[in-house]
Amino acid sequence: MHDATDTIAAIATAAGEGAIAIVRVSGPASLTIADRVIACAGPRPSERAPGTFVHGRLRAVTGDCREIVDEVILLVYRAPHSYTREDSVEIQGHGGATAARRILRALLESGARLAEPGEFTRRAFLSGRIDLLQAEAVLDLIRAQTDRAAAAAVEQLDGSLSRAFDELYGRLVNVAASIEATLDFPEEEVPGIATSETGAKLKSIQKRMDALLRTWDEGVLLREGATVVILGRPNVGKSTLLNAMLGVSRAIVSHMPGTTRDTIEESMSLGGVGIRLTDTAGLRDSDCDVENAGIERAKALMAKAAYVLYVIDASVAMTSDDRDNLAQLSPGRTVLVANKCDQTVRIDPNDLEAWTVVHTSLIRGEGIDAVKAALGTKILMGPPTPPHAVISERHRNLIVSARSEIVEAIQALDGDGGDSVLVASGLRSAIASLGLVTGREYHEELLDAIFTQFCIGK
Ligand SMILES: Nc1nc2c(ncn2[C@@H]2O[C@H](COP(=O)(O)OP(=O)(O)OP(=O)(O)O)[C@@H](O)[C@H]2O)c(=O)[nH]1
Ligand SMILES: [Mg+2]
Repeated sequence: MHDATDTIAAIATAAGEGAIAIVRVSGPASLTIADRVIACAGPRPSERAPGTFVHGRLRAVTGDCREIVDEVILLVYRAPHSYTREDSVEIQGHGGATAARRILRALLESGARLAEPGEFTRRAFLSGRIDLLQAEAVLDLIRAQTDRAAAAAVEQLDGSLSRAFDELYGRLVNVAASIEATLDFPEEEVPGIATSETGAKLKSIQKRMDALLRTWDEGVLLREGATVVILGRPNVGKSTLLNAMLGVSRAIVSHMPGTTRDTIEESMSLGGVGIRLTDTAGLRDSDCDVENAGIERAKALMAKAAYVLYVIDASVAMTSDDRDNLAQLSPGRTVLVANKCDQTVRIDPNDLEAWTVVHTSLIRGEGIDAVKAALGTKILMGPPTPPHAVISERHRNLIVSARSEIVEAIQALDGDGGDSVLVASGLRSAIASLGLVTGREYHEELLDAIFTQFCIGK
């Protein structure tokens, strides 16, 4: 299916109306196929120097019939100086769904095969131009919703995470090699592998792994965004808060308690992190089935939301309902929004202790920046950091399994010197796990799992 001797083609730009669409071709026959379909002044595409462009007409060739499909610019790449390291061409035609599709059809009729999703990047990996971490960074960059997520992906594409893993891999291989060496002389009086030096090296490797594992939370945040739910009793100003956060009038606001029934979810960016912000029905006992259904949804979100903006009406004393609700929330992940401060504040300050509180008058537009700042601090857990690559779920699972092998090895070494055969085999599987992160080791299923997430043409 992934025969690398094939020449593959696909539309690389998104469907829909646009100025230009790009169709890319990669593989040994790229230039021969280009010769077949392009009519141009001067030398044929295969006779052009790499890095040059050809202006011409692209024709569909069926039998003796030649139909002009589009006026195009064709870029010539020659192995190994291309995305895939293969001979390749990129054809820029007119945008819109149809023109590009017709170009693609002409290429397929002239000997190319339709690329699988991610097959260009898969070839870039298989040819050794990029490792698996960089291939994944391509997908992260395409999917990035915020500047910060994009910056992290670019760092990873640039190889910063690859260097970290390569270094770890090299250190582990060294330790393993020194242990394996003792296995070759079982009869000899070796002083045992329980040298404190080996243990110390493994402990330092473990520390480095822990540091990488700590980037996972941030990775989830950047890739998936944070879920933030607005909760509180009816009429306190939850929908007003949603609108103020978004800067548009998204939810209906009224003086009638019980205005919001269903949950309303919107996306926004806060300090470069994607946020999914959800407004909910006010929490109270109601006789209305529709409102109760909304309240149930709000309670379900209360149980699983990563972050909560809990709104109270500061012009009245805090109710027992508020206290019950707050008892279910964690102060580390909640911002208490004391709203309606334009009115006489009657809330007891003792009730606000232990919480991060922001006083607002949302109706006057006051305090919204403070709410964003308080929420941003909770989510990002500190001041902004320079762009850096962060690990994903796949990397995390592999580090976790490598780490547990290393911890066992350290324990064995700390004890009676350990069974060197067991220690060596544990380290070997730790090395294998780390190898799967960068793709030093891989299997087809792993590549399928990664590259099928890509779009066709990437
Ligand atoms: N005085 C005052 N009124 C406010 C403030 N913020 C919102 N309100 C008013 O409070 C009323 C309720 O606002 P909403 O945003 O609809 O409240 P809610 O919490 O979404 O209400 P439900 O959807 O019914 O649960 C509206 O009349 C708002 O104009 C404020 O800061 N001060
Ligand atoms: Mg509302």
